[in-house]
Amino acid sequence: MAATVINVGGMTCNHCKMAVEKALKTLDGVQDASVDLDAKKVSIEYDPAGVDEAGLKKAISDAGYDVY
Ligand SMILES: [Cu+2]
Repeated sequence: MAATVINVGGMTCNHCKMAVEKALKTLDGVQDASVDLDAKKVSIEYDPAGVDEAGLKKAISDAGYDVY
């Protein structure tokens, strides 16, 4: 299992937090995703055999948020 933290822009409220977490958790290989709204970051635990960091970032941007 791998863990990463990705900076996400455009999240302003609890709805955004849920949307980003849901987008990530529906990916194969993602074990957990947890947004820190104040820090504008999402912590992700994932299986590198199922998804890579590029895939995680794509899911976030596909959900309508900016990835840094
Ligand atoms: Cu929002």
